[in-house]
Amino acid sequence: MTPIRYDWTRDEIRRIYGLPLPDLIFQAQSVHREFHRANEVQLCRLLSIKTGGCPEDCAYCSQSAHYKTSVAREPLMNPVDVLAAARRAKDEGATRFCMGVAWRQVADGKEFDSVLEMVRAVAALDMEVCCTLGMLTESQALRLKDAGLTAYNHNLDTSPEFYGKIITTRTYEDRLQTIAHVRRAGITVCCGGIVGMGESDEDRIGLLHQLAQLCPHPESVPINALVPGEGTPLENAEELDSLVLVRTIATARLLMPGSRVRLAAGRRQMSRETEALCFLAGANSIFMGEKLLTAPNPSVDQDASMLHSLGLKAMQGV
Ligand code: SAM
Ligand code: DTB
Ligand code: SF4
Repeated sequence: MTPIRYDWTRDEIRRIYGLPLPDLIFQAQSVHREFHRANEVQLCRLLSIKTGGCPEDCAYCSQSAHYKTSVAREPLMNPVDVLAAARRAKDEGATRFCMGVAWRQVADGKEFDSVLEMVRAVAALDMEVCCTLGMLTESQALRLKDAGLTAYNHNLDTSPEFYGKIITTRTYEDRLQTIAHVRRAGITVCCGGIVGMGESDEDRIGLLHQLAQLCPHPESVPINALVPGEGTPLENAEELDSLVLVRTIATARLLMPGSRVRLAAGRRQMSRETEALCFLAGANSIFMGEKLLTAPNPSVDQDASMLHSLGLKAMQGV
């Protein structure tokens, strides 16, 4: 049985990340089979319940108020509409529903109460329910837990060294603190990052090192491929080498054997063969449906046909 470790060194991670690809994929796939059902993929559905106008300056994000993008600012959605979207997602086979808001941090008051109501309603559908609301205090995390929240998404995005090139309105330390609040409230942690922002191999290794030091490991590790948004500072970022994504996923799988590794944003531009390599490397979840938060994603039918062609099945139940 492969032990779960929290003391990986950067050198070890660098060595894994740089293995010949056949060795890397073989090792990742072996560990994957020890901890997971290799032919199953969890389908998750995202919904942006409060879009645009965000005070943070994340260089990859079309919801930041700092950049002139095509994403308009919208008010918080109504709980009835959110519940209807979650029901639809469940009917389409999703077992996890994730609500995103473009806030820097949660403020107590009417809007947070409304989010708590949405969490209660989605939890009653027997789906995993996840939120990503920005920074959070421990007492807010406890209220979310009480409402039935299963998971909280808060990404570290990249290495501590590269972070300041991407975001200046908050620090790495702020992120780690919210993650600790979530953990202390007994909510599972969803934490990952983005590749394709112009970071180096060393930055991807640094991100994976940070994630693998969290104890326990994040139960969910989304690996996003940048979706370059028009008007954002990264709109002309150099196109990602898909094997970099595959290496990042395989390394995440080897460092965090028990976690769900999610092939998150950016699949619309990917070939079926790249996706297949990501699944071989240990990814076992995707976001389904024509839209992520604001960016387009393959349709339900396209994904059904992609999964069918690979002989993969949607994970059932929660
Ligand atoms: N405002 C909250 C926050 O940042 O924590 C939640 C929403 S935010 C959109 C959730 C995550 O989506 C980000 O941390 C980032 O990793 C990812 N993301 C955002 N825009 C992206 C893009 N254009 N391409 C790929 N990933 C993106
Ligand atoms: C995550 O790591 N990726 C999802 C989810 N967590 C919230 C969000 C992807 C957003 C992609 C860009 C967009 O739709 O605006
Ligand atoms: Fe705001 Fe989140 Fe977008 Fe950053 S990623 S600008 S915090 S919505």
